[in-house]
Amino acid sequence: MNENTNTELSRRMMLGAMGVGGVSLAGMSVGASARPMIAMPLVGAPLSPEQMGWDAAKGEFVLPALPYAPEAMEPHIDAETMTIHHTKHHASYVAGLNKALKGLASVRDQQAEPWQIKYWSRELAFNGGGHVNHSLFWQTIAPAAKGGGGQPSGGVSDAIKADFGGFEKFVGHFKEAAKQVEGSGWAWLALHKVSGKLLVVQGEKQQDFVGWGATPIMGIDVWEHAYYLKYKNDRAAYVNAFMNIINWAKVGELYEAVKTKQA
Ligand code: MN3
Repeated sequence: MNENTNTELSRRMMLGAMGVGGVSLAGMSVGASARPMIAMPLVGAPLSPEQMGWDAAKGEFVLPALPYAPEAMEPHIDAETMTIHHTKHHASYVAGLNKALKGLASVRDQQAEPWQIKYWSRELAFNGGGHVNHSLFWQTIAPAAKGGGGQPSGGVSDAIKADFGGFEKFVGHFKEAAKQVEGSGWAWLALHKVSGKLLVVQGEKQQDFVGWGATPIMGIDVWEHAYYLKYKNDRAAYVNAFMNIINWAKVGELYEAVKTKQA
């Protein structure tokens, strides 16, 4: 994995999370099956190892706890949706990610056929993308009356004004991007490494069609599992409601962290 490789944003984050060793999995080599799966987790990711559920003792990811009660986002996101989303959907991506890492390790250790690399790499991209996306998603929302909604301040606010022409223009752009995602996917606010500018990008599934070289600092999950119980087919209503629970203080923190790291 190198800077010229056209990988999608989530996968870049995931691989970055693994120490930029990417699918070569830092710490692993042929015949090194007794060594830890991942020697340097989470370098380059905007979340801490704890927020990513990295368990150093186990050498694998575990489902990170929600930083609030499942009913905390009511009425914008209902408790049942939050619970299923976290304990079923996100949990399955964590399990799939760990399985993909083990699969790749077994190929490298010559315990499995080389053709499996393609399969496990796709599994890694999908499940790793899912895990990164959801870990970030939980961190960047907050209850409406307790840190959620409103407008950003500080550096991220200045950047939004400079790069989108104002907060309202950003909101319009972001909401449209979310509404227009074809099928299952995400809309992101991301910081683009080369230009230093904020971008709104769409992601399909967990990992496809997103901004290369851009690190997401906030995103909305528009898979139906994120809203269907409450909003049915009205994705637009969910997207509108989501604006009430964006944790701009946290997004501002991530913006500064990513910007500093990128400098
Ligand atoms: Mn989801």
